[in-house]
Amino acid sequence: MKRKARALRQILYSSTVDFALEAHNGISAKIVEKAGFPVIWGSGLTISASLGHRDCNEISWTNLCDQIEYMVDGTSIPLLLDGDSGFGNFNNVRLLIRKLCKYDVGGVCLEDKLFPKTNSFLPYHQTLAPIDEFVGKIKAAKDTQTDEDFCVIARIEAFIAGLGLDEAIARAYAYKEAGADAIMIHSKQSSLIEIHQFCEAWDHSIPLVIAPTTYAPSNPEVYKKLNVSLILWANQLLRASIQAMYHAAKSLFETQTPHAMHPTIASMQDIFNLVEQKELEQAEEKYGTHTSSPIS
Ligand code: SPV
Ligand code: MG
Repeated sequence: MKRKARALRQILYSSTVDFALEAHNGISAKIVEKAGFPVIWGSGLTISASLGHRDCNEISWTNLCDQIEYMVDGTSIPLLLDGDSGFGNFNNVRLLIRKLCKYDVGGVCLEDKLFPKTNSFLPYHQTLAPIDEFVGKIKAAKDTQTDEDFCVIARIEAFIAGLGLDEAIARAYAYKEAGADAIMIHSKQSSLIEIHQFCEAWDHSIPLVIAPTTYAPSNPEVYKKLNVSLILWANQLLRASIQAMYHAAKSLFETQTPHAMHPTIASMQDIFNLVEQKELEQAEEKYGTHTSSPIS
């Protein structure tokens, strides 16, 4: 049993509504933890984008695992990985799960689209995997995990594919039956309408996860009424940093001095703090030869 998977399981199964924030590399994962979030969402969209790639399985699952390793090693809260559609068939899912358990990842979210997947917000036709094929992937994931607390979340894309409530509910029960630890229901509506319908029709026998990118209500009390367990802020940190980087790059290019931007950017000390430079100084005192100790 590993601590991080156990923590994620407890969060999913607790009676409170909890929030996870997206991270896409080591430093953003540290920021998510420092801000107070109990879970990191390892977003496929933002990890791909941060590497300059599209959210269409352009980066390999081993590229993804390299990023994840930095994120997990640098933080103490659980990471829930966006495992897309599993990077192939049930066998690819097994390889992925084996690696994630080795890396102390808390859980994976697998979606019932085909490989290669396409981001749910793109205006393309989305094809879902047949139910039995996706059920096989969930079973393969559950049978492969080497940590009993590792969480496999089955993500339903029926609304995204325009297939409606009945299809979404049928899939939810099939995935629960296959052993999923939680269901994620996704929607790209601008209101909560589909999520509402699903929450009314579903028996909530396992926890429910949502990612309200387009339909977030202004009052978070709504989530409690919907009986949702975990909310994923799936992309906001990368979006914030893209905006900040554009501003900074433009300002430097136009003014040829960093003075104007100084009040709006992190200090050098902020960077040292995030990577815990102090800890190395203390270790140097204990184990080193004092070659990198502070001058004073
Ligand atoms: C991601 O963050 O990669 C997701 C969530 O899958 S979304 O982009 O909202 O579909
Ligand atoms: Mg994704």
